[in-house]
Amino acid sequence: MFDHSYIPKDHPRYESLKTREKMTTGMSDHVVAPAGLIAHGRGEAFDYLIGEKSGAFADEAVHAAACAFLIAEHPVISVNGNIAALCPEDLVRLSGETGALLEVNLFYRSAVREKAIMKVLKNAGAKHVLGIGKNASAVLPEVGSARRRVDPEGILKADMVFVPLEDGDRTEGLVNMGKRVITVDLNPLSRTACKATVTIVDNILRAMPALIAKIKELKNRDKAWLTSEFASFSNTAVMRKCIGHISKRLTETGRHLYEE
Ligand code: PTJ
Repeated sequence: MFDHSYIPKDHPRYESLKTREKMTTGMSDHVVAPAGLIAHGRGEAFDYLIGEKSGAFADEAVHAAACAFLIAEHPVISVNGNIAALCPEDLVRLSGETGALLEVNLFYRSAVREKAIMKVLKNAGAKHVLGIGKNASAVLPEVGSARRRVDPEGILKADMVFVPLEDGDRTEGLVNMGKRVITVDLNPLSRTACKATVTIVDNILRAMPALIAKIKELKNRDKAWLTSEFASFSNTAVMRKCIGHISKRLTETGRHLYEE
């Protein structure tokens, strides 16, 4: 749709511009919803605030998330348009490392988008994708949006759901249903970030490789150890550290940039 060859490699924000290209191409291919571009922009703004680097608060959450994946009986990875456009290979890798099932679950659901996202996942190596068409036959009464439509083999019976780049209401609904919810969200003030069991405040492009590496590292630990590590995690404490980091950074960077 657009010619992106004009993005010069030495542009200071080359990586960021290439990522935007994935999003705009994803929108042309019906993978990303138009509102997904706006959500991405919000993520970019918060990435500036955290310094475009993974903080210690993200490392702690990644550790707990890896434990949660490894102790779950029926983990499910919920896939929306944004994450499918940004890192389909990592989603398939994460599923392969943990046995978690991949389920397409959309806020702006349409048959065209479901199929487009399934195609992206299959091209990245996924063997089986839940939540497509008639397979999304179950309903979560706790959720108001189209995200309430889920696969009986997936999110409905999951004990742990990974919901990166999520929009809020569903996290609360899933937690109220007694499920563990792991999210990745650059906005620590979002409802998802506040309500999730584990919130990784980081860019999904950094968080996914870190999570996969941590799962590989912890894979051979016994269940008792993983359970006790998970139990010692406090999302509230980690989120406080994250907000503290942003406040400090804003004060210090602001002083440095605009010194009198
Ligand atoms: O594909 P659909 O139909 O399911 O729709 C997906 C969107 C993303 C449009 C929908 O879920 C939505 O509107 O989400 P929100 O409410 O904008 O929330 C998305 C959150 O993801 C925001 O808090 C952003 O800060 C965050 N975010 C965006 N990009 C990234 C991110 N977090 C981590 N890494 C990113 N790259």
